[in-house]
Amino acid sequence: MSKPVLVIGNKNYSSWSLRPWLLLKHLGVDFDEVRIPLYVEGAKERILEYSPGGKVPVYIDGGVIVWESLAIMEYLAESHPSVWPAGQGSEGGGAVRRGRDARRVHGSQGQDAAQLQGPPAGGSP
Ligand SMILES: N[C@@H](CCC(=O)N[C@@H](CS)C(=O)NCC(=O)O)C(=O)O
Repeated sequence: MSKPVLVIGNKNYSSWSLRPWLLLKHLGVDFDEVRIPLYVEGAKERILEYSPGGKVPVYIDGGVIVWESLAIMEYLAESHPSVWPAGQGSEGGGAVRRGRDARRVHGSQGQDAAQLQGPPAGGSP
């Protein structure tokens, strides 16, 4: 099985990219890193090859593509519950609930049978 991939921008300019990068390192996840230099010709086109939102970071885990740094962190928290502070499990952390709004699951046919996940049950602002 192939490793998940985190696509990021320049490490010195894109603190958004560093959020999930740091968390992945902290969790010891074995992932590949694709770095796209920002603010140069062709950068946007390269980002769009990976990211439906046209921004980095984006995390690709098998058929799942997650963009938005907080959404990526919430996605990681689903398989690593220690991400949340003790006593503030994912069900209790109402402020950070973007993960299901910024995720695409590719169909097994390889076509873009993409399905945007709806907001979490109970809703959040
Ligand atoms: N809210 C987004 C912000 C992402 C963002 O603005 N990324 C910038 C780099 S820091 C980007 O991709 N810029 C390239 C562009 O817009 O073409 C997140 O948290 O991931």
